[in-house]
Amino acid sequence: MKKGLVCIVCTFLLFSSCMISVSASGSGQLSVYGRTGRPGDTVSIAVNLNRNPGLITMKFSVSYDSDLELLNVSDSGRLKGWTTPSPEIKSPYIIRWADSLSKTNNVSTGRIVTLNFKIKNDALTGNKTVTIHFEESRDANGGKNEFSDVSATVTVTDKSYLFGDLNNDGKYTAADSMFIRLIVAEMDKPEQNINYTAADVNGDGKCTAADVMYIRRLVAELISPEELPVNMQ
Ligand SMILES: [Ca+2]
Ligand SMILES: [Ca+2]
Repeated sequence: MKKGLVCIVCTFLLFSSCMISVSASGSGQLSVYGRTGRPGDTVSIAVNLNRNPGLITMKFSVSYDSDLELLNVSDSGRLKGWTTPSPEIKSPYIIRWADSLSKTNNVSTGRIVTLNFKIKNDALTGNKTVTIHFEESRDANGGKNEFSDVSATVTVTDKSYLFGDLNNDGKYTAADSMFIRLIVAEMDKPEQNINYTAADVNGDGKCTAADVMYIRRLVAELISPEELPVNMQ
C-alpha cells in the first residue's frame, strides 16, 4: 500500500517536472516607460523584463527617433552572458545576452538594461518614439521564447521646467520627493530654490498630499511623466 503510494507520488513528480520543462519555452513580456526632457537633456529609459518564461539567451534591437542620440547602454547584470554591443551606436542597435552553455534557465524579472539617450540640441518639440524590437530568445532546452515589441515615447518640451522636477535639475530624484513633502508640510525653507509651479502635478492649483503621491510614484518609476494628471490635461 505504502509502496503504491510512493509510486503514485513519483509518477506525479515526474509528470510535473516534465510539465515544467515543457512550459519553460513560452511567452514573456518586456516593458519600457516614456520620459520627458528638453533639447540637450539626457534621459534614461529602463528596459524591464516583466514576465520571464525562463531563458538563457535574449536579443533585441533598439530603434529610435533621429532627434535622439543613444549615448550608451548599461547592463543591470540581471541576465547572464552580456555581450558588449557594437562601439558604433546607431539605430537600430542590437542588444544581446548569450549564456549559451547554461543548463539552467534564468527566471529573474526586473530591469535588464538602461538606455541613456541625449535629446539633440536642435531637436524639435513633440513625441519621439523608442521601440524595442524583439529578435530572439531561447531557453535551456533550445526552445524558442516569444516577446512582443514595446515602445516608449520621449516627449521633447520647450518648457523651462518639467512638472515634478522641483529643484529644476532635469531629473526626478529623491530630492524632488523631499521638496514636495516639505512644501505640503509647510516646512519649506526660502533659501532653497524650489519651483512651486512644477510641484502642482495634478493641476488643481494647490500643493497637497495628492501631489506628494504622484511625485513619489514618478521618482520610483511606477508612473511616467506623461501619466501625471497635469501632463494629460
Ligand atoms: Ca529634480
Ligand atoms: Ca496639486
